[in-house]
Amino acid sequence: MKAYWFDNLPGDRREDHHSGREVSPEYLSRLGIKYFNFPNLDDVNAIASERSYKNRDEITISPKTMGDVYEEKVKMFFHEHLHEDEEIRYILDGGGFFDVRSEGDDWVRIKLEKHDLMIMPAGIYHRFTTDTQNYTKAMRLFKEDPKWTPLNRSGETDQNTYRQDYLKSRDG
Ligand code: KMT
Ligand code: NI
Repeated sequence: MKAYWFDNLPGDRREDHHSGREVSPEYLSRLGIKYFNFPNLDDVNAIASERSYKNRDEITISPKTMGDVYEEKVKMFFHEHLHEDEEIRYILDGGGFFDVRSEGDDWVRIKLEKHDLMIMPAGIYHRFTTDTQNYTKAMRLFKEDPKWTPLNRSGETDQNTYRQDYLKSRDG
């Protein structure tokens, strides 16, 4: 896991886009983001049972597994959105980037690699892309009643209860 400020320069979203400025673990924690590196699946299972994540699935995002819809899917994941539940992702193989919005509405880029597990709070605006490997194999964990439908950012999502609750907990 590496976190840094996105450079906002045009070009392929799969490139690093590293501005040269790192983001500290303390700042990620302020945004409500938790992360771990779990080489052993037992640790993933432990956190899942602690937090009552009863369901999971696996997704392989690559041209090989998705064929023609790959480009379309990745474009969709890169559309800024929020969820009404935590987003928990465990990288089984490959890697990718999650960009999350900072307090000042800038992008923080989080590079996830094999065995990284990240928990994003409900209501945080974010987007996802594969990196130049074009290969992300991830486990998606969710609670019983998954509310992980992406809600694309709009005036309406700004008013969403989960968004409002997130801002309250982030900004105090
Ligand atoms: C999301 O919500 O953006 C995703 O689930 C991305 C794919 S999982 C690595
Ligand atoms: Ni998402």
